[in-house]
Amino acid sequence: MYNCCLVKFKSIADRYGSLTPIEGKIDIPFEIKRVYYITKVGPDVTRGFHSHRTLHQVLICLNGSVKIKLKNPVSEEIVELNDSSVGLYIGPYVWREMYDFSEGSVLLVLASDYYKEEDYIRNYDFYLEEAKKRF
Ligand code: T46
Repeated sequence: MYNCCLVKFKSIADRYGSLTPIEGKIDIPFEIKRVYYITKVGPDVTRGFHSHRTLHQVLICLNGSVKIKLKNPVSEEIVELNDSSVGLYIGPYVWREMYDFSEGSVLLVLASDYYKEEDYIRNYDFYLEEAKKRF
């Protein structure tokens, strides 16, 4: 799908457990400027409902599972994240909604830039208006 893809990370597993390294510009296509994580989301909660204009991000579900609905003006896809060695890359102008967070789930996000509210498009009609120019 436009500006989205799954990224598989190499995990180093041995009898002591498993370690997954992620290096900016090597394992993911941007330098990491910000990290945040989402926890304690209730069972009927949906988050997101926005797109970014310039931000690149990789979402990794470190524990449990979460579904991500991805939309653009011409298509829609649902991805389930339930493996901490798999990330979902989401680039600019992709509408996202995160839901069905399992109990105890931890969603880690690696971002290409600092938090800037002006980079968000939080109204779906405004999103369609801006995004349509790209399709
Ligand atoms: C995204 C999805 C996957 C900050 O102050 N700093 C931050 O770095 C972030 C990400 C958020 N905030 C504040 C802004 C809001 O007052 O935290 C509050 C919750 O943010 P928001 O409603 O945007 O959260 P989500 O879960 O809807 O979206 C977040 C990211 O904002 C967004 O970039 O792609 O996770």
